[in-house]
Amino acid sequence: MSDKTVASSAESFEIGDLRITLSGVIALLKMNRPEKLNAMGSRFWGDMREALARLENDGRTRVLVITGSGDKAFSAGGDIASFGEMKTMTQRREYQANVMDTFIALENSRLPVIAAVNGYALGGGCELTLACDVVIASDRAVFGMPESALGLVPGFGVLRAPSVIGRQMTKMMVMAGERLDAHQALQCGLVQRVVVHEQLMSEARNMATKIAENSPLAHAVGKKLINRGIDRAEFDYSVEALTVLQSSEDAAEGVRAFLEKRKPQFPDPGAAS
Ligand code: CO8
Repeated sequence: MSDKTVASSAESFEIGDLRITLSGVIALLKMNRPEKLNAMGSRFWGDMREALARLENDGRTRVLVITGSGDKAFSAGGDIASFGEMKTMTQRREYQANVMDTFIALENSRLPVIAAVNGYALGGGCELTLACDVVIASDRAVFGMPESALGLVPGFGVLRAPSVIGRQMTKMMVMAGERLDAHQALQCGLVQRVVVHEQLMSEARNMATKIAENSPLAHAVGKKLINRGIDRAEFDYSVEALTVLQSSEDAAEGVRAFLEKRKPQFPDPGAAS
């Protein structure tokens, strides 16, 4: 168990920045770092898998709902400020594998997972919604995969989004960093239901209750069949590609620009040859 588990009781526990509350057969997991828009720090990925494993094994939970703390963000994605901690290719590869393993764990979980998107779902935050089974959005939600401004691509998003929203829509989001509001996201299939902000959690709970009334075995089998289509080799290729990208001068410039709150200046690729 993580040394960041700070509190534990029959009804709720915390692992790092994740707060999990058990309510009957429904578990609510909150990403709890609102001052950084629930950005996913380096511990996030392992902590999420640990929380998931605990819920899968507790014998009671039938549905998981994931949301973000605060009014502004579900999650603004990977913690850009922490990217500089990775100095070597090995560290970058381990990091990417860690990220990918977390999305795969959610997809492979026997538990149905609902994303209740309460604000920005950007980068890894948007990818997290793609790894969930049902996405319910507040009318304030905003979706985007802006990694190309950081010299990166969303490693899981580029594999999963095309089958959800189509190739061109994925390219528009990935290349232009175009954001979608909740209704646009609904229209293209990234979201299954939009509700007024104040009703988000009650709608998510209603959906969770409906799902929980049906067969857990059928959910586990159905999920596996619906999620098929990307083989392990593609995930592994994505990890390698992202490891290389993350080592590029473009990524260094993209991260510097974010931290310095300015627009990145990417060199012409022809200039290097
Ligand atoms: N990482 C770290 N810190 C963040 C992030 C983030 N992704 N997003 C926001 N923050 C921080 C800000 O730096 C700020 O901190 P401080 O108050 O200390 O300056 C605080 O959160 C509040 O943010 P803003 O002041 O920027 O709030 P605004 O309302 O002005 O803007 C935005 C909100 C539009 C969401 C803006 O914060 C933004 O653009 N954030 C970055 C979004 C982004 O680019 N996400 C993609 C990240 S990369 C990723 O997710 C890849 C997944 C993992 C793979 C990693 C491969 C290396």
